[in-house]
Amino acid sequence: MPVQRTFVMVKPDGVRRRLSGEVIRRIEAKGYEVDQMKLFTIDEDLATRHYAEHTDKPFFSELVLFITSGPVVAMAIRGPEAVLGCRQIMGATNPLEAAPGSIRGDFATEIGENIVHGSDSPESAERELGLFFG
Ligand code: IDP
Ligand code: MG
Repeated sequence: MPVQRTFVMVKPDGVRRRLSGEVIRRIEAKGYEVDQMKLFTIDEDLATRHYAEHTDKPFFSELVLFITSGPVVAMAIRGPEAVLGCRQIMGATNPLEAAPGSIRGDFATEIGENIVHGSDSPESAERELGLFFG
């Protein structure tokens, strides 16, 4: 299986709820490696570029306000099939559809506050890692 690097981020709700360690623990326990990591607050420009695909969605302004509302833990994660593997650890976007045992399934109730972000493809991973760590 190809070794990949993917972008994972504990969102402001996850940091506020002291779940950063839990997110990292699950990723490491699976067998992935934290390659780079930083705690910082995203500004509006970076938020807009990170969520560029959602510009036209009705929830976009809410999304930008939320993701800039406090510090995040941004990480580059490395390992076999890390992109898909991290998405599985996170669970479905809507916490009500996320399987128990996944981060969103275990810790979240609302789609707008779903604890973590993870790149959805190798191409997204490269773009997002460039934005946050380039
Ligand atoms: P993902 O985070 O699972 O990749 P995306 O569809 O890329 O999901 O959406 C980005 C983020 O935008 C989601 O994680 C979620 O927090 C938020 N979001 C997605 N759909 C909605 C919605 O219908 N209402 C409010 N927020 C949403
Ligand atoms: Mg996405």
